[in-house]
Amino acid sequence: MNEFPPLKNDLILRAARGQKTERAPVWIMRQAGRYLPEFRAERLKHDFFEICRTPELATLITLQPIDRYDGLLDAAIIFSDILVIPQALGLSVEMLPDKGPVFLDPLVVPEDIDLKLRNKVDVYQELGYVFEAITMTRKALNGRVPLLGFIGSPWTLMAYMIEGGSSRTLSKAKTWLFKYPEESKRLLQKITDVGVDFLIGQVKAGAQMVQIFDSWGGELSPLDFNLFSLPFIAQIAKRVKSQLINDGIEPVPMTIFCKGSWYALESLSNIGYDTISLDWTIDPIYAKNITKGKVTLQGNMDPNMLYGDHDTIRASVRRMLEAFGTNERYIVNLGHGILPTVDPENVRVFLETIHKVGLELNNN
Ligand code: 1CP
Repeated sequence: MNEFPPLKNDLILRAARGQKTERAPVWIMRQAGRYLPEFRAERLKHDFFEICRTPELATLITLQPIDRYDGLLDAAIIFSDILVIPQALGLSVEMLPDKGPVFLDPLVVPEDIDLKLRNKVDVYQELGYVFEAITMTRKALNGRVPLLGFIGSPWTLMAYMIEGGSSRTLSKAKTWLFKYPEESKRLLQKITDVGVDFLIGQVKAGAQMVQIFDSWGGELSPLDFNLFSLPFIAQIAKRVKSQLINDGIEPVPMTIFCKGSWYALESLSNIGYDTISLDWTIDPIYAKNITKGKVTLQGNMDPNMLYGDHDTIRASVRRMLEAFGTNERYIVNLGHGILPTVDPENVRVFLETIHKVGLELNNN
């Protein structure tokens, strides 16, 4: 194992483990990205996946929001993308400006599972660059805040691998679920196996907490979510934790974010995750009642709220902190990724208010 500098701020890890915190920790989904001019400047010079594959560049960009909002963010998230798993499985993906991800040769029929995907994936060979970036970033952070790793959920990745990119209806991916349910499960299992190895490698490389993004979970009916997403998400938490323990490594806290899957909150609180990330359509009190303190809650301001004026942002943060509580089982975040055209100064107001109101509410 690597030797890393001692951690100076462990708020987020304590919150995830259910320990008391002096104030609620905060980070922002997609905090290293297009709303930052310093990120856009790097993107003019480099292709998206070139950045992901170059540890020095991934480290530089992961640190950009940490440096800009010095002392205001309580975690860094490694700069990468959920689509590196489909790449490791053998599919070619490009990131086109204004279009997002495009798969050159997506999966069309179930036979493609064997024709287009690698049978076995050695994550150290295919994704070793992510592990290197994590180790390098962890050292560069010098213990300022914990470093988060992540993967996409099996269902969300399956959706991209069949749709070939972003899609509004997910009709092609859903056709698989309804026409070829067994083959779909085979594909989901294949992605799960790579995801488990990849997360374990991330933790061994230095990730101190990890998040699974099921960005398209809410596109499924509750029944289909229970068939095609939940079992694989559950498997990931169980296998990652037990394998780390077997390897003599303390498991790190794990967060699950199923956007739109409000109906699954109770199930998600019972499958081994430490933290559930909520989108903005879920009422904090409802979420607390249904999860009964078994997990830490993360979220959930509407990302568009950052287009509001400063006082509106402050009022929204105060409401959110009052509802979730600030010193137990709560991590502040947005309900989804920050939007590319948000003013970075509004982000500063958001973060400063979280610190100020968090301490204030805790002292009352
Ligand atoms: O700070 C960070 O969070 C940086 C790391 C990061 C993460 C965690 C990036 C960089 N992407 C992701 C996760 C990710 N990627 C998700 C899950 C979170 C979510 O739902 O928002 C998803 C769905 C993707 C896929 C993806 N990558 C899209 C979405 C397309 C769609 O279908 O709507 C897009 C546009 C990307 C590109 C991307 N990934 C990350 C950045 C900074 C960008 C912009 C690319 C660019 O510069 O052109």
